[in-house]
Amino acid sequence: MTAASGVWSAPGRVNLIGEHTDYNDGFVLPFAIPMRTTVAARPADGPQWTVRSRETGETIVIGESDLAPGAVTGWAAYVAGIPWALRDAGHRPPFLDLSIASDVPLGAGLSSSAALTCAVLAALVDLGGLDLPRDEWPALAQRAENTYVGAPTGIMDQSASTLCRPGHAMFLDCRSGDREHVPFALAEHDLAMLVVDSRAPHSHADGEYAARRASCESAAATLGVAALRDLAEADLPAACAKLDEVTARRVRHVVTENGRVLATVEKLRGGSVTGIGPLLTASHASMRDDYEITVPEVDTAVETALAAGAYGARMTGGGFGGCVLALVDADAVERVADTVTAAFAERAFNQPTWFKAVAAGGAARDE
Ligand code: GAF
Repeated sequence: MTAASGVWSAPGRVNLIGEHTDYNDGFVLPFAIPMRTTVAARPADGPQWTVRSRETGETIVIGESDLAPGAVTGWAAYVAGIPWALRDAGHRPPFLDLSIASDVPLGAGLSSSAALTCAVLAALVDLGGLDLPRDEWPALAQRAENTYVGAPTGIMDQSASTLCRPGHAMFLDCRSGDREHVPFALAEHDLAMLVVDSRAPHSHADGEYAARRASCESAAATLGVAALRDLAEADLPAACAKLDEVTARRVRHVVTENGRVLATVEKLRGGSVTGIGPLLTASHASMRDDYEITVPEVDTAVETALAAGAYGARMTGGGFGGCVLALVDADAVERVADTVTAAFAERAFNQPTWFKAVAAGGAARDE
């Protein structure tokens, strides 16, 4: 590939709180991380998109006949889904040669998929001079994932990857699209966000995610609401009485998690950062006991981080493995990480990796 016409990138994200609430029209509070997927792009010679991946070493050619859901599979589907969704929305995306590299860990619950779709989208919109306001990027990237790839995600990850701002978490109402960039500069408070990648093998994660989503939709239908977002905590006893025991717990997670997002935003607005700790930990308990999406590795990471002095800790992302975040004193990051690593060794789990997460910015043109 000769010199690129430009380089675009989009980040992964850590979700501070608000898990499995997005597809229930609820609230989320993610922040973008500095790890990004980068796309170097230049106009193609013919009517196709030639995509080279640094990570897999593969080159895939996507032709116009591939712009049909399911025509391309694997990682390249996340690329092909973007020109498909753009055309479907009436745009004329340019044919490009794309060279892709990423330092967002795969399968770690840090939204590597949205980083890929959103970086490709940024390149196509910019180089094609397409009239697509940034506010509309999340829904278009979500449609690529939902309909082209067939992954039934909500809108959180694509929103975080395109709209987050450095030094802020993004409080997003997934029904209205309203958002507030909430200051989240932990270093100013002598705090840090430790993120531990449990490296637990993800088994059946896709099927379990789809099952949770289906269960929420069927509960909403039974209860006569448009989405579980429409239930308040006070409604829970009457609502749960109409549901089987497992579905009642799924509903309780979603409803209480929405409340915890609102409470977390209130604490942050009031400058009480350590005050969010118990909310993070309660979110984890709800994911473990009610939504049943945690695994022993992430439960161990949370328990160990709390015992080592974290103010709060929880799994982040879709679940069944992936990462745990722990809010800790700035000078305690390594000590807490080492304690978690030792606990994993004792239990013969995979050795975890970790990093300190700071809130970064969304998709951008880099060069
Ligand atoms: C995954 C999905 F892609 C998001 O839409 C969200 O549902 C999340 O899991 C759980 O909160 O990242």
